[in-house]
Amino acid sequence: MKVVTGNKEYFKGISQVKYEGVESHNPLAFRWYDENRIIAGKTMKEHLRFACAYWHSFCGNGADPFGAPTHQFPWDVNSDAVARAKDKMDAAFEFITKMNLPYYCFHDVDVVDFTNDVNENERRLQAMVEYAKQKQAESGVKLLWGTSNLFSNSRYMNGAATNPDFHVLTHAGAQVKAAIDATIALGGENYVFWGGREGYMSLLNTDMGREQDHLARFLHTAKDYARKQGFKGTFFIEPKPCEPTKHQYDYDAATVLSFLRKYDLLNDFKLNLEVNHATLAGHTFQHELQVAADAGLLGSIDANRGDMQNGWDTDQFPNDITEVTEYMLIILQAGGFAGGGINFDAKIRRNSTDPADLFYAHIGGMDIFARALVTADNILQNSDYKKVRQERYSSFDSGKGKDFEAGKLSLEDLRQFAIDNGEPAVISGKQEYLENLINRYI
Ligand code: XUL
Ligand code: CO
Repeated sequence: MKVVTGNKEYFKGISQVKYEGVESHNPLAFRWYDENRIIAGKTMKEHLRFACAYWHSFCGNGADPFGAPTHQFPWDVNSDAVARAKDKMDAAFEFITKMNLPYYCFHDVDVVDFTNDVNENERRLQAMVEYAKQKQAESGVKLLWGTSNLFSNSRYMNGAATNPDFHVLTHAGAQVKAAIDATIALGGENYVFWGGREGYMSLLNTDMGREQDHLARFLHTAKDYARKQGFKGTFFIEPKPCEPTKHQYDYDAATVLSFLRKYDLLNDFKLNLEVNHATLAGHTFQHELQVAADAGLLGSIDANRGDMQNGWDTDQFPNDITEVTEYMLIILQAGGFAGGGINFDAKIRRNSTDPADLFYAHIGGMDIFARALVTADNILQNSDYKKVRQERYSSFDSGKGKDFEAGKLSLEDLRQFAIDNGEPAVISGKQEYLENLINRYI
């Protein structure tokens, strides 16, 4: 990939990050991510489909509820909104191409600041779409997904598509229309809905059933519009249980699956799962991946991690090889992502203030997934992992067990089998054996 800079170089002194192998001690090199290396018949680049999240990397300034911004962005100074947005896009594409990231993702308001004037917002976004088209053409970087921020503006304090006020919902509609237009114009491969404020703070003032009907109607309306405009990609719902609302309707993968089924959205929508959202829902990320994979809905992931001691969305970069290997085992067995990829929805810490920190963060994240991909493939090809799992269920592979699976046995038949065969043998679940097996291959 060619490094693409604007008039100014923002990450001076850092050249394109290259693969150097596990012996390398260069902190600005990949030790595992070798984009053309073939694993299970596909290149690493094709398996992993890494994307940079515009919002964290180029908008998140390190501010937290207790303190002012700590990240000073040299691209964020021009007084004209569109000129400032172009500077930011120059910085973004410089970073993305120096990191060799094949994709990026954005919300409408990440790309350019919005006002409260629908027409002006559309004008700004369209100007930026033209600019992004040039940047994409120059670099070969592609848009994994676009989305619309329907949670930051104060008008959305009671929700967007689930707002009790229809007037607010129409503003969400206007915003989604413009973001879908932008995504299509840029060849975006998918479109995401994360319902940040689609939920409630108190049931006392909330008609939950009616709000969920509205959310489904809104999604149908957006999907119909996009299809009419020729959008061929997939829509993703990104589950999260809470934060900023007390309760978010897209709670977790299983909840969204039943919502999509109830409202007849399964043909067009899949899931974009996020690690820290899974842990907030009281699940492992592996659990969420497996729920989605079993339903054929594993669309894409937002890679990050939470903090063991904190109960909120800390969005740190992934760094745990055991966990990520377990993710890749599920992803590989599911046949990869349905249209999506791995978006780093993660941010460097408030006190990570060197320009190089953004590079270290992404290098670490890409390397951990690449290493996990190699390890998981090795486990699947060369260990007895699959065999041990299959053998646990072997009593269903023949005889009465097989008949049961085929729906051929009655409750009386089950009773008779129990009497005929007496007490079952004690069979180990071999959990520690499998845990050690994963570590043996890392
Ligand atoms: C928030 C979150 C969002 C979505 C896109 O927790 O994950 O950034 O990924 O709106
Ligand atoms: Co996310």
